Amino acid sequence: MIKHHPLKALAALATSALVATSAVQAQLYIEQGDAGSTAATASPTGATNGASLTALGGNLSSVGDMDLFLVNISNPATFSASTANPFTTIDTQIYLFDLAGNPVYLNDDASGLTLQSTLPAGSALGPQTAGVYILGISLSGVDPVNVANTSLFATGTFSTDLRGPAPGGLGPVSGVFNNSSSASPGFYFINLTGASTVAPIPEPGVTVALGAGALGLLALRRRQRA
Ligand SMILES: [Ca+2]
Ligand SMILES: [Ca+2]
Repeated sequence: MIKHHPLKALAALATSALVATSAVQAQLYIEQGDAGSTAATASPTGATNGASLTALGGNLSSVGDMDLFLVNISNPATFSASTANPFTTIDTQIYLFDLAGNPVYLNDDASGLTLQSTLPAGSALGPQTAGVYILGISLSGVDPVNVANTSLFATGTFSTDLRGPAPGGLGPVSGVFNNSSSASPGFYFINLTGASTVAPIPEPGVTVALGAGALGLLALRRRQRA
């Protein structure tokens, strides 16, 4: 069973499969330690910015684990993410937030034939502008919430629904609420299109690169005046 393989073996297998099937150079990012579960602690996805990112691999190490990754959506029209592949055997749900941690869209089951998930390209619910977003994954039934423990995504009728933001579901995402998930933790693999890498921020607290610099300066000036 693939889920008993160490993560590195899984990554090697996945990389060789990607390289074999892709004409362009595949870039895979593997979760380092445990990716964060708040908007502020989302994991970077590469050593440099803007390299093509075709896959993410990682581990939901417990039922309540949620992994968040920074991804640059270079082309919103072609962005997609999917765990519906032979390397993912756990019951996932995946979702996208904007950089501030506000919900964009979520999918639990890609079709009636799979428990794995797909955020498809070209959806009206999907990202409409290029930029850095936060891609997240957890087990089915383990739902992202804000600090008030409010679910960020709308409820669906079917597990296959694409779900947009909940009414009043304001971020930032700050953790999960486990709605009695019966799913088992394990390794996952997310195929990506239309995405590129986001490097670690050079210095903690320097948020200029992520566009929040103006706000920080404003706050600093206010503090200096006071
Ligand atoms: Ca993890
Ligand atoms: Ca699922």
